Amino acid sequence: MAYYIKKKLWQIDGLRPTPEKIYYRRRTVLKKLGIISGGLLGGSTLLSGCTQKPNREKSNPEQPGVISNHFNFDGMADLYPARRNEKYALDRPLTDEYHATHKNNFYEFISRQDPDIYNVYKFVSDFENRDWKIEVSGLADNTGTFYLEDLIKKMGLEERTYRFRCVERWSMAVPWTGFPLAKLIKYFAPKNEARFVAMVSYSNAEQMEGVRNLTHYPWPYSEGLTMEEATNELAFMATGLYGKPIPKQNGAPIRLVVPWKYGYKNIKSIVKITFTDQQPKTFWNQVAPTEYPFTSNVDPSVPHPRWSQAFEQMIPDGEKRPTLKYNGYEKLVAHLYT
Ligand SMILES: Nc1nc2c(c(=O)[nH]1)N[C@H]1C(S)=C(S)[C@@H](COP(=O)(O)O)O[C@H]1N2
Ligand SMILES: [Mo]
Repeated sequence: MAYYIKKKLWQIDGLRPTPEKIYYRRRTVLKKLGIISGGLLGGSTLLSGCTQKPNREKSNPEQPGVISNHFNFDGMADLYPARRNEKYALDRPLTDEYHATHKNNFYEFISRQDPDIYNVYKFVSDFENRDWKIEVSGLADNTGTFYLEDLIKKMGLEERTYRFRCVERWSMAVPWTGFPLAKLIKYFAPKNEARFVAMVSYSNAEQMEGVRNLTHYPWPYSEGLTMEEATNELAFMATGLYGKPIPKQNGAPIRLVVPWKYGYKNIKSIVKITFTDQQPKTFWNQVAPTEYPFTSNVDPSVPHPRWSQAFEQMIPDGEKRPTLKYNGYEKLVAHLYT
């Protein structure tokens, strides 16, 4: 482990994914919790125990009406903030906006310029997400290419506060803005034979340093759900966060939110949706099949092969809480798995 911690990202680039991932994932919890500061790579005092709280950076729009680092269709920002749906109120305080938007997991933007892979916000400036289109294909009647702007206008927006749990144990609670995935699916009119929904992220080596450099990963990032999961009321397509269009680092301009599943199921920056009768391949399952199964529901009684899932640690201060089955959403989703 010490070996990997001392190596820089570009030095281990050619290795098999698993050791590299052990390195990243071990660091995830530490970094997310602020236990390691960005500059301490390779030091012997990795566990300082103190929480580093970075200075709050304010977005600084270059043009009036344009929110920097945020997805913003002309006129779309007027839709925010959307009315909160109180049905999904939480029993815990919301994570502060700074940490939810400045410590991110988004492998497409891992940069050689920064040993902290969670500093995604620094490397998204080339990410072009205006005039976003989604290609819909497969076993459905209403397929084709759709402008996101048109879909948002058709679906309408609401805000929901959800828990969020990464497989590496860090957790947060955030207000997403968006619309139910069930509503979107209904619009595409899937056929009866459709059993799964597959989703694919944008992938562009020119705009994304991670895609450019991490060539051994199975880009583009991909994920999937069963139709029953995808049409469950909790499954949500987020276009906003904290009452504003979603920042690029959180998956602009549209990402999936399935809060009863581990974070990696929550695919970002979606460009393709396919209805299929075959269980789709997923990114992390291809990298490490024994560690990242297709279903991946949050479950304290099923440890990850390399660590326990009995508790979670809330960002930014690492407060521990017991993991709840289905991340606390048992009443809404348990019936899908009986
Ligand atoms: N395309 C894409 N989607 C992704 C990821 C990624 O690397 N690429 N990381 C996943 C993981 S592991 C987590 S925990 C969440 C993190 O979301 P956040 O950065 O908004 O907290 O995004 C998920 N979606
Ligand atoms: Mo994650």
